[in-house]
Amino acid sequence: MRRLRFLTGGESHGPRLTAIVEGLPAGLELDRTGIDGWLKRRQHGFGRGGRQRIETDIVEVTGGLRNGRTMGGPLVLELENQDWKNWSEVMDPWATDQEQAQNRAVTRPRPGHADYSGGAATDQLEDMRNVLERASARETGARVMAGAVCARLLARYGIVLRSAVLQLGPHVVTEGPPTWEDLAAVDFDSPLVTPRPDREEALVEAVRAARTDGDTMGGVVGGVVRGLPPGLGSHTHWDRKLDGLIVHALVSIHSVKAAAIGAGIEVAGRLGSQAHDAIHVADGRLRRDSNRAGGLEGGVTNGEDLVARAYFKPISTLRKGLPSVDLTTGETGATAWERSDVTAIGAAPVIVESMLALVLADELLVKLGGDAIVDTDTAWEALCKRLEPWWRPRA
Ligand code: EPS
Repeated sequence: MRRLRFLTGGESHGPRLTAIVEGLPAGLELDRTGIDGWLKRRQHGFGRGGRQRIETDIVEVTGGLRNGRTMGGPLVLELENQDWKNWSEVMDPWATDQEQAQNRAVTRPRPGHADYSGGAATDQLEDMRNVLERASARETGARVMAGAVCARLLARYGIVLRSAVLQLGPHVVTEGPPTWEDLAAVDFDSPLVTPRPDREEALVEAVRAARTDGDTMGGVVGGVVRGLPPGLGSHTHWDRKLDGLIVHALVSIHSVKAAAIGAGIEVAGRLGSQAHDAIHVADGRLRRDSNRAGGLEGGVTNGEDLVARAYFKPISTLRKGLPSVDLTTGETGATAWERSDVTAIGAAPVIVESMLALVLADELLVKLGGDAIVDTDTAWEALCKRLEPWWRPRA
């Protein structure tokens, strides 16, 4: 990220999570209920574990905001972990008691989690608790607070996002890359947040069956962004190509092992004549009949809807355990389980939207600049004028 800087801090069972967003123009109006609405979406989804009954995520702003407008300094967003009161001794930042430190030690790494790899990285293999505390997907709460703020900036210029679960485990709800229209019917309160709430009963049953078996499930989430002007990103440098930045942001989400832009997966097996999006003119504007490119050509937005998919592996904490080794004794045995989500896929759409919003808000500000939002607005007007007649913002 070049114009916005974004950092999260905090542990899953520590006192709180923090997100710091730096680089927003001063004077941007924010809306607390909007951020809390995104946080609520992240706590949702059939198949979540006991933790979500403990937590009620609500944003607290401790810097960078006054009278509902950004002040120009770092925006500091915080979130309390209600579970902290159950962990305050184990997670005490200052206690030196050895016995207390050994309490809740994690000695058998879970296959698929960061336990072993992170422990090897930080020399914490005799107790991997510190690794899992930070690697926990609870961190996505901080991302969502920041993402909601970035979505607010994008919305100021008519750029809007939609997302949904397209697949749960092997159960496909929407084939291929989604369109904006596909995602219109998503009900954020439906159990699994798919574009077909009427078909979710079978999915709920699949989650119940996995729960009974002590197993877990992943899935596929799609996101679509409408209203982006052509020309965000860069065709000139590998590390500025927007497709790369988006895939990076999506794969950085916990459990995501692959990400695709548009019909990127499908077109690999097609002839060129079936892979691209013919250009024509209608009402004086450039139009396409298809959007296989997913709104990006050469690493730059082309004015069409930006379409991305993120592929989530099943959660790596299984009630029935997975084979592993106790690193303190060398004994083989199944991984431990206290509680876990069977699937967190219902929470994933808003996390995907957050990562898209973060990357796109950064790119938009790289393009427009502005220490004050009025200057960003002026640059936006100038950009829209320059892009005429081939592209115009949506009314
Ligand atoms: C997570 C393990 C579980 C999840 C957590 C992510 O937490 P716990 O061990 O406290 O039951 O509930 O996700 C959240 C707390 C959240 O708010 O999303 C993990 O290991 O990644």
